[in-house]
Amino acid sequence: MNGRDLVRAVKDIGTERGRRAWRSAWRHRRSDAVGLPRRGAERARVPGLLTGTEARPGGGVLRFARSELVVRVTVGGAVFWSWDGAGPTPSYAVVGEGPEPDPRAVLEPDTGGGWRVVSERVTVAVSRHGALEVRTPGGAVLRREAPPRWWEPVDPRMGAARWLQRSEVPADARFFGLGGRAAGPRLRDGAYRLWNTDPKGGFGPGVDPLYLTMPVQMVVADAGTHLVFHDNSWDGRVVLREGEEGAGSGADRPGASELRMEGGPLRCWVLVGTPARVLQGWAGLTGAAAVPPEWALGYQHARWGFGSAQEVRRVVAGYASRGLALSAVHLDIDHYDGHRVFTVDEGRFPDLPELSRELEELGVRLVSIVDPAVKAGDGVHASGLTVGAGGAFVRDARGGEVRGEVWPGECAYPDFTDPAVREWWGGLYEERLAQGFAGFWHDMNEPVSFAPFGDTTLPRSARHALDGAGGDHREGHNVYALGMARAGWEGLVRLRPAERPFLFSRSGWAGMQRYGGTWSGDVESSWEGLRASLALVLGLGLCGVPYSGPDVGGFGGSPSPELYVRWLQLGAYLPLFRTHSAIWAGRREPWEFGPEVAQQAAAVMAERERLRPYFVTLAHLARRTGAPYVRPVWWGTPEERRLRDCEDAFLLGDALLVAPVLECGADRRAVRLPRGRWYDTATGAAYEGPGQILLDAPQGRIPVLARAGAVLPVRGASGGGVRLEVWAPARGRTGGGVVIRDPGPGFEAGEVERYTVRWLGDAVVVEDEAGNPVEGVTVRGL
Ligand code: MIG
Repeated sequence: MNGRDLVRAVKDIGTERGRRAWRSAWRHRRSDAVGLPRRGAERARVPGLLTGTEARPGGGVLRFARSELVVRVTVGGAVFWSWDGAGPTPSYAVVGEGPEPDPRAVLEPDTGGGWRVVSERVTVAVSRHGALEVRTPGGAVLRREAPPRWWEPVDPRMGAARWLQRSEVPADARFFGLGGRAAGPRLRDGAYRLWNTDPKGGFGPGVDPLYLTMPVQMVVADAGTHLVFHDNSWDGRVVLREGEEGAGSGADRPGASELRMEGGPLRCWVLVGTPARVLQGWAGLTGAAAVPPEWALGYQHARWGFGSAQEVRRVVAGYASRGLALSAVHLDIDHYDGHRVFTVDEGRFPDLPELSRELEELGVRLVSIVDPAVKAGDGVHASGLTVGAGGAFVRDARGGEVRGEVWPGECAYPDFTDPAVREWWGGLYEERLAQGFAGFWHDMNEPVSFAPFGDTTLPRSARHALDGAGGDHREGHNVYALGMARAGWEGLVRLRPAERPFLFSRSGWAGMQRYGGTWSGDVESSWEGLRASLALVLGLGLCGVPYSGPDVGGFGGSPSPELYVRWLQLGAYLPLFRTHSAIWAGRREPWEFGPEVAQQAAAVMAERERLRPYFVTLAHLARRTGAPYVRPVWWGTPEERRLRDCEDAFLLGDALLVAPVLECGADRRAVRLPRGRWYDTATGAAYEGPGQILLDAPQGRIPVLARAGAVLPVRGASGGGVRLEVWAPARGRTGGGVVIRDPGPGFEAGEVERYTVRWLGDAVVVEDEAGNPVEGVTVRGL
């Protein structure tokens, strides 16, 4: 327990909630004492020597003295390998049965008594001892896996084998991913736990783990980029150590990754290629990203503690009277009756359907928080008890309902790993739709149970259906929120089939993007928090979750006007653009920070509105290609991979390079440019990359650069329609871009419009696919 938790625990002792939390923590400890298998004596095991091989489609099986290894290259180039006979399914991440084996990939002898599987994009070589190498077609080694090591209980009834996998990567490699990490986007030397966790009371860069972890690493080196996914939801720990080029005697020291899992299969997917290709493969494996409704790409305002419908009206009127575009208002747990999910406090919010109609006329949607924990004994609980044979809620090893302590008091937890429970839960959103809510914000789904000591989640011995496999919370924990998201998404699609749901969730796991996005959670109101919030969005995008954003201004404090405006300027270029704050924190409406900030805020909010069609395009591209809206600056060419240490700027799609101000007092900043010509969108000045430039960044704006030749769909000045804004290519060069317009609220894919840009004499012309000139284009950078 750290100091802050201790203070909190002591403060809570005197309250009824505090007493219940103590009791609940004791109960959890006791149920683990009786319900978890004791590990007892363990035996270590390694694969031993290779004894034989057998070719199979896409690769083969390699038999070792004490284990066997399956290697399979699949159509599209993803490599699957596993030990001890684990298959790619069942899996919470992989869609369907996973991709088919690639019939052209064959198992053949390698030098030194080993074997290899050669395919178009990757070669996998296995040594006699069970070490495995992932090589590029040119022979460069991207990853070397040492033979794994298991620790198995001598008595097999004592449960799962723990295992360890050590890997090496090139000396110049950088690690990214592992879900949402405050310390990212580049994951430096250290230990990163795989256990979704509510850090309680706000976090900065030093806090780990956070709400959404996943065993996904993106590794970037000069030799190539790869993504590795250990498909295993158990508690685990990754220790990373970056390599050193020319260390000591001039020899390279490789980078290292060590993964220890507390149980579960040792199976792995590897994707090799450019970042774009790798993420496209990842989306193919784990599912296309949900496209948020168009309105969810506009600015949104949330607050814990609006207090009443009148206060909501007042805030909305505040935006409207200042001409500030507001797309949605989010209601937090204080609009519930007694903090109970799927209820409304009729006293303070007497007519939500009417409020939502009123807001809709102003173009403002209502979004509802949804917490998973259900108050024991209330109506939702009673309804859950009728689900299936044993009710909808997680039980302990002896069959009793597991109870925890959350905002409403003593709660039960739906088991979202049970299909019948997901179906029941999904149906409950009908009540929300009837209240007029258009979108959903899943919270507390790590899941959280308040506790003054021990883990603030369910006991590890708690039982889960695990979609028929059966197991306990050690395996179910990390996929709890993923199941909740699936339940919500599928329920909403059933209830309102003509509209794609808007859903984002604090916790999640690999594959989360199928159902929606996520947000930072309780990022602290500090400059470090601002930096962490960019790290999270970038890191999550590289794990295939493209839609996310921070609490602008930070969750728990009162940002200075300068920090607030810098946060707003960053948030305006991130997919989820939302101000939010705690019930005890300062306000987040832009006019609360004085007239100067109000004006600066108005400018950046107007720019977000103008760019909304571009965000729509990026949302559809994310679904089609797996590319996140927000990309690291090293996204593009192999040469740009040298920028992999650059963490303070990002690309928004192909067209824009955004350089937020992350430091207090700064009024200019250095910007590292990828190759090509870039225009400062504020001044129109052109710069040639690669190189570093220094740009002005007065409090009113941050540097945003446009790539020469880019085509940006923007909103017309009058508010309606989509116009094209084009940035002149360098002389003698061409440009182009893709536009996908909002196809409406349903599931239509939208049409891809392709444009080319070229010089014709002294003019820049834009043509559509048929070669017809496009009228009404704004050309900039001339
Ligand atoms: O224990 O619903 O991260 O956004 O305002 C706190 C109240 C619970 C945590 C979320 C935050 C939300 C708050 N919730």
